[in-house]
Amino acid sequence: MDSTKAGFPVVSAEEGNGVWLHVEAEEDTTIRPSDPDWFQQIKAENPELFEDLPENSANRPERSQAPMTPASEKKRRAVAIERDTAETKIRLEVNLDGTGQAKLSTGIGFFDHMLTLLAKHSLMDLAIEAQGDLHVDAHHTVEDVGICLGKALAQALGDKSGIRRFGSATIPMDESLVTAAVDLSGRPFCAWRADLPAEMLGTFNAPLAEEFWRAVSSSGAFNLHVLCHQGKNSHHIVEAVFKACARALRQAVEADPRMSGVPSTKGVL
Ligand SMILES: [Mn+2]
Repeated sequence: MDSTKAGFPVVSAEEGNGVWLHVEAEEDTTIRPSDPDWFQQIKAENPELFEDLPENSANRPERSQAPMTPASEKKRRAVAIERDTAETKIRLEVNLDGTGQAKLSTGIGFFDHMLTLLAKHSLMDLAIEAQGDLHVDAHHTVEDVGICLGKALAQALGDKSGIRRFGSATIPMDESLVTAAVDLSGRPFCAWRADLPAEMLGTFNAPLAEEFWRAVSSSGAFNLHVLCHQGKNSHHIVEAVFKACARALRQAVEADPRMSGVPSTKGVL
């Protein structure tokens, strides 16, 4: 699901190493146009928004979509998102067809550790700059990065044609064992069965792992089940959760060469 296609009007366009579109949503949202057809349609419908932009930048949205990997694929699945609120300022880029590179600065050491694992094991490229109200605690920053990641995933997936849609992984981390299962269904649902004691892992309170994944699946509009079969050490459990979610997502977003069109009998996801 693309938030802009879901009916939020585009209110302005600006140049910033490529085109950014500002959309009127429930929050202040600025996006990179990821779908060239949709971008052309927006330009045709709102020519006045693009009058002041350099001709070449407005015509080449793809230039801005791939800051981390070369533009070699036909249909790029890479998106950048910016989100500003009174609590956090976040800039996030994701490339679904990356190599697992991560460029992170969230100000929360353990969270950066988890996001690095997420990139590595999902093979997505992830660049995140977050400035949050860490003087309060890490909660807003973790949750808002989750919201941005979910939005970016949904937008990068586009209409989801030709992908596997489902993914699952059971991952051990020493004494801990965690299963994550994903359905990129277009419906947000997070079923969480992993009890985490309120223990500080650096400045990251362990139960924030649930807040993060709830935010990702909810704003990414996908179905996520997380189940911890056994585990004692919070660091290990959370790490197994991130690795399992990474592996499950990797599978779900991957191309299925035998699937033509959208993998749903409804025809739409
Ligand atoms: Mn670790």
